[in-house]
Amino acid sequence: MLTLHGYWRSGAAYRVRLALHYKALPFAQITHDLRQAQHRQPAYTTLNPQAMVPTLVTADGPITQSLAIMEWLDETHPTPALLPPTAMARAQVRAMAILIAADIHPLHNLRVLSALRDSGQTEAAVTAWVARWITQGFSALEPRIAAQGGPYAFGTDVTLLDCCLVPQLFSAERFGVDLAPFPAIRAAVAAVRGTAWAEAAHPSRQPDADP
Ligand SMILES: N[C@@H](CCC(=O)N[C@@H](CS)C(=O)NCC(=O)O)C(=O)O
Repeated sequence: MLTLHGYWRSGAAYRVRLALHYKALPFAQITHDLRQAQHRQPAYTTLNPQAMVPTLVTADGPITQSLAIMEWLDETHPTPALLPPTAMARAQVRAMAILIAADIHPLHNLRVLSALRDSGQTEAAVTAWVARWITQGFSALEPRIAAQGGPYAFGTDVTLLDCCLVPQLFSAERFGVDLAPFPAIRAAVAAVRGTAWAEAAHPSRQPDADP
C-alpha cells in the first residue's frame, strides 16, 4: 500500500495525487497542516528531513521530492505512461516540468512567503512577488506548450508536465495572477480538469481541505 504524506493546498502534493489518480493507484493519505507547522514535527521529519510535503511511503521505504516520486511511480507502474516514448520527448517534458517545479514554485512556497512577511513586506508586495515569478515562468512555458498543439501540455497524451501544470495554474488563480496572456496553458489545464482522476486529486476534495 502507498501512503502519501501531504497537505490539501500543497502544489507539490497535488502533483503526486494527480499522478496516483491518473494511474488509478490506491493510496492512503496522512495530512500535515502546514499552517500549524505540523510538517516540522519530529514524527514527520524522520521521514522527510527537509520538512516539506510530499513524501510517498512505499513498501521499499519513503521517497521525497514530487518529481522523483512521479518518476518512481512511472517506472514501477508504467501504464498509463507519464513520459513519452522517445528520449528527446522525455527530455522536453522533464525540462518543462522542472521549469515549474524548480524555477517557479519554490519562489512562492510557504517558507519563502513567510520570510517575506517576516521581513516586513505587505500582503500586496507578497502577492506582487508571487505574480512576478509565475508570470515570468508561464511566459517561457506558453509558446512551448502552444507548439505541442494540445490538447494536453505536451500534445496528445497526459504527461508529468500536466501533473505539474495543473497545480501551478491553481496557485496562479489563488494569487490572482492575470492569466489572459497564457491561452495555451489555460487550454491544456482545461483538458485535464473535469476528468474523474483530476477531480479526485483536486485540493478541495482532500480530507483536510478547508470547508
Ligand atoms: N521540491 C519539492 C517542493 C516541496 C514543497 O515546496 N512543499 C511545500 C508545500 S507545496 C512545503 O512543504 N512547504 C513547507 C514550508 O515551506 O515550510 C517537491 O517537489 O516535492
